[in-house]
Amino acid sequence: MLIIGIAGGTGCGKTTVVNQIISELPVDEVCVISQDSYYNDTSHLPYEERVKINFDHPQSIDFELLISHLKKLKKGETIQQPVYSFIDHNRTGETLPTKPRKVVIVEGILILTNPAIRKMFDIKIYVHADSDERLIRRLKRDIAERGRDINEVLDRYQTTLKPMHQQFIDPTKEFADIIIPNNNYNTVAVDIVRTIVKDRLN
Ligand code: UZR
Ligand code: MG
Repeated sequence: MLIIGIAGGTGCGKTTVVNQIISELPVDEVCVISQDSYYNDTSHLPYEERVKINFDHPQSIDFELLISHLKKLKKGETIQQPVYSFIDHNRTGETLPTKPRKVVIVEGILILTNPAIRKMFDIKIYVHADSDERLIRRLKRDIAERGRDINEVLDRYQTTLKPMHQQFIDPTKEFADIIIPNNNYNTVAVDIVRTIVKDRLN
């Protein structure tokens, strides 16, 4: 089993890179695990408290569960991935059965901040895009897909996303084996990663 970790700030294009990497792999050989599924269970908190959580801080992630799931996959066991709701800011209570595959991709802004999970990755990738580029993408996405307005997104960016990025996310570039420059669609870098994956699979 090959476990690949893909990190990078919000709006850097992680999802796009993941989709490009897996696009030519047979569906039964790969699975993707998103850090979003592993936000802490906040069922004990009322909604008003949950919205105030700093979702860009490493402490908001249930790394213990994520690591135990990766270990299970490695042993060939199927895991129950929690399903997360961005509307309720909590786990829905449903789970997604996820089978072990030859290639397991774990993606998320904070996944390289945790030393124990870093050790489990065979390949560590950091996707880089300039902060103005990321802000533009985040702004468009939150307005189009998450029903936020422009001021809300900009305030959150200034007060939380930017400082958390500088303190926790950007420094994890240091742990990456590969840094993908992603201000524009980077097909060459993705081809290189694909080649490495194919090579390791044979
Ligand atoms: P990506 N996030 C939410 O907006 N709501 C939640 O309930 C949980 C997470 C956001 C989080 C982070 N920040 O910046 C982003 N906020 O998801 C990470 N606010 O996802 O890498 O796809 O941008
Ligand atoms: Mg994403």
